[in-house]
Amino acid sequence: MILITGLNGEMGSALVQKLNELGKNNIIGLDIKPIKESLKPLVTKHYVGDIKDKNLIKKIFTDNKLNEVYHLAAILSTKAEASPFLSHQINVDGFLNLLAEIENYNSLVKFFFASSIAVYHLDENKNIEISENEFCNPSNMYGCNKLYCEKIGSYFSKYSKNMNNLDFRSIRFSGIISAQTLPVGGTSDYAPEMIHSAIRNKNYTCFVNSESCIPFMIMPDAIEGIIKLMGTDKSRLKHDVYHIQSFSPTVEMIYQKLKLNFPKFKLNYDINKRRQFLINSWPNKLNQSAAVKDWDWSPKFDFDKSFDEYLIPIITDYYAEKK
Ligand code: AKB
Repeated sequence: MILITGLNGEMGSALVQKLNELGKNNIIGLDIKPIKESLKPLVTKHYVGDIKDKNLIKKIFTDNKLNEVYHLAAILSTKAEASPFLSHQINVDGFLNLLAEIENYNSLVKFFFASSIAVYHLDENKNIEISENEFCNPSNMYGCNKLYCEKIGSYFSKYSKNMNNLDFRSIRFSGIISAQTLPVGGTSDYAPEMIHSAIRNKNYTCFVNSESCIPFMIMPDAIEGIIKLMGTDKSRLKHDVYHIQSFSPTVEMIYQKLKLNFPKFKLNYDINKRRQFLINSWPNKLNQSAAVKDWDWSPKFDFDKSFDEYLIPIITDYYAEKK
């Protein structure tokens, strides 16, 4: 059986769809909110509850024979800055609740952990391609939580006597843009919010400045990355944690691309200092050679293709159908 935590979230909703398409239909979902109607046919069972609830996590592991876990439940970076202790409880204690149950299992569990480029902090000279082991000195709560979980995931799987049944794999995601959903509580949210606004013929007020630049990718490539990493023979994986991206647009580049298609679209600015600080501290560009070499990572959508073949047509259809 497969467990997806954070099933209702952007990534959970897209992942459960993809796993079903691949013929994996023995899926259990966990979310703090009642499961979305559209996802019900895609899971065999679901639990509504809190990742912090140890008894619930124990019950899920006792009632089901799990051999794969996709741990996506988290609160994102902006929300984590507002509630750092809650962020620790959800992002770290929640993760540990899952690991504690795996320790009690006697069979192998393949564990996917969604991490983030928020683990990095660059003071200046963002114009370099960084590798996974550079600049891992986060200056935001979410990044601290993610980096710590990566470390203890690796520790338990490699060095703990009691957990050689844990196969831990993780991706540090850059900003993700989905055509179907909007993120909640993240700092990279300006890109999806701007794009969805333009396509709905609404103007957008951006909370970071026009030169802001971090790595992005669209949701289908992010999901493809998870599937590829989880499907790769362990002997090929030289690392537990990889970072990936597709393109590195500035806010201005996204605006210009949208203007080509929606000439009336206007972008205003109302800078949020804390969110700007986070974006400034994250890298522009990632050196992805480890993911390319070890598990053949190769995004299918570059900047133009993401807009022309995925975002604009699908979001346009989505809002037309809702009318
Ligand atoms: C966020 O903005 O918090 C996330 C992330 C970069 O992990 N999208």
